[in-house]
Amino acid sequence: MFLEEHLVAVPFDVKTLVLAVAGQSKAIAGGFLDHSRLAGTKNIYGEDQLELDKWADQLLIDAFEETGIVRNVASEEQGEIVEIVKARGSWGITIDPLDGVSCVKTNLAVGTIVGMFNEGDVLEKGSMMDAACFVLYGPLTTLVYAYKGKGVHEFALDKKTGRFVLREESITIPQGEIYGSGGLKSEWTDAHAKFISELEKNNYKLRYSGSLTADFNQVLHYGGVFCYPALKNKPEGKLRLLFEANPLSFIAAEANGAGSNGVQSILDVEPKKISDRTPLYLGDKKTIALAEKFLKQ
Ligand code: AFP
Repeated sequence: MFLEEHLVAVPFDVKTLVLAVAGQSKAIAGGFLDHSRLAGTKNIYGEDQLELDKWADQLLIDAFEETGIVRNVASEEQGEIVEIVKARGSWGITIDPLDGVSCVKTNLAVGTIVGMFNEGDVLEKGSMMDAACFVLYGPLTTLVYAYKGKGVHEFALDKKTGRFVLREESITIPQGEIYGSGGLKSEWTDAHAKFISELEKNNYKLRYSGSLTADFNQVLHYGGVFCYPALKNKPEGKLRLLFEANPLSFIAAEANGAGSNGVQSILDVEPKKISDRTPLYLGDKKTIALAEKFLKQ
């Protein structure tokens, strides 16, 4: 089954938005060779931008504008929310156009992450999100989408035809024994270090690539946990609430898993500004409950 056929089960707007991402993801997947130089600019977090980051960002913003139903877009690469004045719809979109850019140099999988809110306010809690999707540019280009209450589904791009074909329908995160944790070990809090020791005692195996989309996709299929914790020198952690934590926690929750900041569901966190960061634990329900048990102490 093709992506556009599968999307008949969701509202037409959601179909339009997911297809906009799918369309641009083909261009992004084909642009790695040409656009991998440094752009010579920094994003709002002071990180070097690749040409690819900025190019992918513009492709996606233009595509959302083109749909006519998007009122505003918050992007990890833009300092401010982009307002689309002539929009006839009310959608608010968050985008991380290219997550894991430092992995482009080493040719590891990287991704695009998108969150979708129907009432047009990207500064809402994640629990107000209506749909989310991510694209993973690996050996295959895959697209995973979730619409509230309608499951999580994965498609793979068939490069011969340029169409996304169903790879796995109604994904549920199994209970698994894989873990990955970001952050310098010497900066981990005692609670986080104890949680990781507990996982190791229970034969969880370390697997961490440094690219959130790839690491999350592994957890989505195999269970376990991906974490980027609060650090002693950075209590808010590294990852971005709006662009990374919220959409992936929405997808995890729709796949019967969970996303937490260690003490509460990510989806219940009220954002204060678009650049908010958060500690993040994403994975199967049992492992996330264990994380919270250690982190709440
Ligand atoms: P880059 O986009 O700078 O490569 O950062 C990627 C990322 O935001 C996320 O995709 C990873 O999970 C995390 O940072 C990796 O951070 P560390 O390099 O500190 O492990």
